[in-house]
Amino acid sequence: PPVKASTLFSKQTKSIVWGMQTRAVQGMLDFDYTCSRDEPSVSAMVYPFTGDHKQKFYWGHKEILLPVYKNMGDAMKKHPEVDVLISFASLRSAFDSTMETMQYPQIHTIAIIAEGIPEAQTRKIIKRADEKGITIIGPATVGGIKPGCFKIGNTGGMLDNILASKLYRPGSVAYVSRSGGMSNELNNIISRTTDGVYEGVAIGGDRYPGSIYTDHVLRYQDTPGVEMIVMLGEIGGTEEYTICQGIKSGRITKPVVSWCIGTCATMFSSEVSAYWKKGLVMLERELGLIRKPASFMTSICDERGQELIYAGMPITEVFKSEMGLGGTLGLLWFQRRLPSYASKFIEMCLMVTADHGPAVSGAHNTIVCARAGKDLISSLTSGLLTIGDRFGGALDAAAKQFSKAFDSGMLPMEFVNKMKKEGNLIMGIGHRVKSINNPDMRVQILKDFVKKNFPSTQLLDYAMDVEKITTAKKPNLILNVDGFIGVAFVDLLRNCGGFTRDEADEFVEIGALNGIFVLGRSMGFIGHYLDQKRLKQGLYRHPWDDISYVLPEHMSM
Ligand code: Q5B
Repeated sequence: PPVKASTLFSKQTKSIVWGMQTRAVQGMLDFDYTCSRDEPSVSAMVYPFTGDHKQKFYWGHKEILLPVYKNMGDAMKKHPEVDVLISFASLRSAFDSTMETMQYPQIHTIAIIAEGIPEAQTRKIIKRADEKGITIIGPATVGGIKPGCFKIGNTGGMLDNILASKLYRPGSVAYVSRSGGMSNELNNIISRTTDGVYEGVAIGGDRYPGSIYTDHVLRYQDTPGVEMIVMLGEIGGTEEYTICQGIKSGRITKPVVSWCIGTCATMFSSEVSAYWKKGLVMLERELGLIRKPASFMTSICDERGQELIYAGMPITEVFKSEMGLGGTLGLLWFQRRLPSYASKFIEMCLMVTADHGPAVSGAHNTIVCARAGKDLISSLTSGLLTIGDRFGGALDAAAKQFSKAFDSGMLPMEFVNKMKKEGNLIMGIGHRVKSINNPDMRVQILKDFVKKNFPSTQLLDYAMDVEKITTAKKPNLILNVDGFIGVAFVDLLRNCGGFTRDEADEFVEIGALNGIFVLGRSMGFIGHYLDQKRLKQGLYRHPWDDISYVLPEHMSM
């Protein structure tokens, strides 16, 4: 079987926390910050009961967002730097989630906090962990701590304990205990009587712990920074004898202090040392004063430094990489550096939607507004305000309707019939002037590109099958430019490799796709405004002969 890692944690260790344990995660981040780690030790959380989203935490005084994933696979893929999983799964879900975690070769340590996991399940977990070379800490434990480096969940208690026991910097004594509560006492005792804790692990109170005293004592023996080993044993166990054998045989040469029975109350005075009290007050003052929630948060752009940053990328690099307008939009709207075919596709969408003549609702409004003497912004927004379900704003709705039908396994014909039966129009289908006899070249251009460059066009293919059915009924019921961009964008978001399924769905949900039409057509509306001003067009008044006046006849009472 593969050899288990002898170093479980370092100052660079990154973890995933399973479960919505925001207090524990904040505790870990506070510990990291106090230890002067460069980055938080938690990369992400996994919680299967909500969709992918972000949770707000404090990194010192700054607010940061940590991603929460619904699927463990997505979290692992997005965070290849992670090698530790801390599981706060309940006793019912701990077995399945731990077995799933062990499928990912990047993970070498799993801490299981849950109590009451059936012994038969724990034994299966241990067997699989041994086969895979994974160290399990727990179940039924708070976990462990490596001062200056990493803290598992709630180990070590709150900041006052961390400071009191000097857990923000490593000492040279490593310990292993069963009980999490007693490991806190050990932190205290060791910090008072030696240069401090190097590492401490609580293996948990279950009959079959995932790792045993001997595993950790031998690890400590082989760890250069450890000068002395402390073991808090239990009456009735046999492992103490294994450790004795190890000492006798010369496998263990470092001094071992093992404590199996006794009382410890006299070790603690009720007075608090002036040293840590001062430190705690300082830290609380620093964090407490600055930790007021910011009035608003932003995650796409930071202009405060010397260089403007778009979604983490300095503006000089944005230009150097020649990602163009499509790539820049990718950074600001989707917070991703998109593959170049995706950036090109976005630019093409903006180009084809840039204008469609003066007769469409939006351009008409902009023109009328400009001719009423209004300024550019008023005229532009007057046009933009016409964008909606019927004109130019059907992209997101089309994306939703088609994906819902496709994902539920509905045949194209079933989808068309269902919509008809419910009296609903299919968003993204139909055009006032374009039809199969007068094809829309904009759609054709996009189709050629998408078919050639996208890794998958599943939803587009489905929409094209729907189009075959609707155009057989009426030639103008084509997949229009809104519908095409809507479904092709879903294919892009789902398959370009940059987004989880939840993230892809969320962009459609929050209306990102209509943004493409709005942005593209703004170019045209501004063009129409400038055109009207240049042509010195006067106030527009609609001719009477083009209005049908259909007032009710006057009836005398
Ligand atoms: N029927 C676009 O309607 C339009 C049907 C349908 C099932 C449908 C209509 C529609 C969905 C919304 C949509 C984006 C209003 C359009 C755009 C940008 C643009 C614009 C430009 C640019 C056209 C006739 C018969 C009726 C209807 C049935 C119609 N649509 N059935 N699903 N979607 N589509 N909007 O021609 O039995 O005779 O009563 O709302 O995708 O905005 O250039 O102009 O770049 O600026 O007025 O391209 O399709 O058709 O309403 O007279 O309907 O077809 O039920 O059946 P029309 P109607 P029946 S792209």
